[in-house]
Amino acid sequence: MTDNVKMWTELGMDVENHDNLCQVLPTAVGDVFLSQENRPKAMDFWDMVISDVHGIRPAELIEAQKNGQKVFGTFCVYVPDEVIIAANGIVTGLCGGSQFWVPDGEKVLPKNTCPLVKASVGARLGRTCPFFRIADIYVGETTCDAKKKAYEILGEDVDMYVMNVPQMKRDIDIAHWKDEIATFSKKVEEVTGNEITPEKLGEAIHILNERRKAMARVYEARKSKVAPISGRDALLMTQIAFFDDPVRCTEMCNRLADELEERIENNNGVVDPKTTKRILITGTPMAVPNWKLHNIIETSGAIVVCEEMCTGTRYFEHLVDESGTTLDEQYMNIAKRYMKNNCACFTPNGGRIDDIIRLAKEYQVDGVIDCNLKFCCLYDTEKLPVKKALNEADIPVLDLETDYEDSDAEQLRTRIGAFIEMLNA
Ligand code: BJ8
Repeated sequence: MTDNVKMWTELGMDVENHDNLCQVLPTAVGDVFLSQENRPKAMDFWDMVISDVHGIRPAELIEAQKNGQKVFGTFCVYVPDEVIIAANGIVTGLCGGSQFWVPDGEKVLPKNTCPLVKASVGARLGRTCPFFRIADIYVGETTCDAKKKAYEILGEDVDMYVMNVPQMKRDIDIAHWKDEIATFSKKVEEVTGNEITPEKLGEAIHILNERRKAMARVYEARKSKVAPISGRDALLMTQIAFFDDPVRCTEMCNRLADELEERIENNNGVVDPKTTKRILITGTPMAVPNWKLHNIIETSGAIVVCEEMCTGTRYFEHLVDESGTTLDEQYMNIAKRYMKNNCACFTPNGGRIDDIIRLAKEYQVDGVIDCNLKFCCLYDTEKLPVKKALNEADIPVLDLETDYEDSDAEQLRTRIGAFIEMLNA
């Protein structure tokens, strides 16, 4: 028995079914990532992580649990990691990005639920993802209806805590969110057995700000017309950040950014900037191993240079003010930073439109692809104002809807190909 199989068995996983996922993943990694030419050398770290995604990090988490640390599984970028880290807890993302998990989710959820939610529930109930087995507690949030109802189902199977995220951003909502973070910190103290002090919280805020800055450096390099990294590789870096140790993640992102900056100086890009159109993607998040859209775009003559989504700019933009010296001030500073995120669950959500226009200019894009996961009515509904604003700014836009299945890949390829041809004309 290999070490991984032993670990998965001890975690109570359905190892036989999990094997089916293990068989397809290496081919996908080979096709999407390893087949690219002239990749940054620093991607070797992420290649290693993704090639054993259910082995390396899960083993680290189990080791940490043996040393008394608790693992918190999260589903959304509104959950303030700072509080968990301040109590010596560990955060791991739990969003499901594969069709493999969807059928198990459909056993308990309506079919017309978004695939991200179905896959997340399926990964737990089907016992086919080690991260879902390892987490001591799940932390959900009241963002969209699908997630809220899914958390009720998950709560029957696992310890579940749900944060009440406001749906508006008035001063009273931010004050409420601050109180919600303070209440959450009590739960985190109870789970970990560790007290959160201003010093510990200050350190955690700093650690996560450093990660944000390192990721922002990589994205900054993507603004260059040299295009030193593909969208696929940048997406992989961001996806893995949700699982990785934050200090190591910072180190690796900075290492990658160093190389990208050098590449820009040497005019060493991954595509020919004269013939390759630059695309910004906006919409619903892309959880591991959802690389479908990036792969189609980048094998159709364009490059993705920015993602206005939670697996993109929303994950690292805006720092938490580090000047707070009391827990009260720090919770307020954290609340303010997280409320700068512009998820479609908020009303009104004009900030997202402003972000898209701003990013389209900063990243010098030729066009925008606005893509939502099927049955996500929040992002689907925002397509209209997004399109209107982009039309007014004279930025071409293509709107798409997809899920985790491969069945629409050819249709997407045709529509994306026609869009790129139109940009070229
Ligand atoms: S902050 S985008 S991570 S909620 S795609 S589950 S919204 S039905 S993922 Fe999200 Fe937080 Fe918002 Fe970001 Fe619902 Fe839509 Fe599905 Fe979504």
